[in-house]
Amino acid sequence: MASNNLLVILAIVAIVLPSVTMATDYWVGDSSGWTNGYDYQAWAKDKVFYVGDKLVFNYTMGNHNVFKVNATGFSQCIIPPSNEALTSGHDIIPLMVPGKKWYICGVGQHCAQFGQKLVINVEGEAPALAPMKNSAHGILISRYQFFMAAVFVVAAMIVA
Ligand SMILES: *[C@@H]1O[C@H](CO)[C@@H](O)[C@H](O)[C@H]1NC(C)=O
Ligand SMILES: *[C@@H]1O[C@H](CO)[C@@H](O)[C@H](O)[C@H]1NC(C)=O
Ligand SMILES: [Cu+2]
Repeated sequence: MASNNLLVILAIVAIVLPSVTMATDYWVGDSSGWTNGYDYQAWAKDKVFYVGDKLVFNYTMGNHNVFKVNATGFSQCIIPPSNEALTSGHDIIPLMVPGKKWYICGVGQHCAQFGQKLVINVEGEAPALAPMKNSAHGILISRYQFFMAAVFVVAAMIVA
């Protein structure tokens, strides 16, 4: 009986969790934050962004800001009107829509001269079906498979 209940719980977890916990908060630039002279394309290169994930732009308020721009604004560092800027120093951008997203800093020449710009591609497919690069083993598995494998290992340890 106890293990039947566990299976029911696991089934519920398996259905509900993918849409809830798989979202990732990405700190742009990791511990370097949002700043000058950092290679944000290198930072983004090995990451796969999904709808539901969030970008966190962390910087000292006043030193930088964040503008969402289009491809032209990105490549030519065209700064939009200042009322479109995010300026909190801890700007959290939920990735709601699939496709390419472009972000630049609008302070001084940070975009044009110091490379403070980020372009990412947001994948729309559900995390349950999306591949995750397992760099440790160089194989492709889904995030969801990976998570469920972990759940079942823990469950097996509890039952045993
Ligand atoms: C966020 O940015 C501030 C200002 O640069 C820095 O002091 C702080 O350590 C950053 N936080 C993290 C978690 O990187
Ligand atoms: C890109 O944004 C600029 C404003 O920064 C605007 O003038 C231009 O029309 C936009 N281009 C496209 C293709 O949407
Ligand atoms: Cu800046």
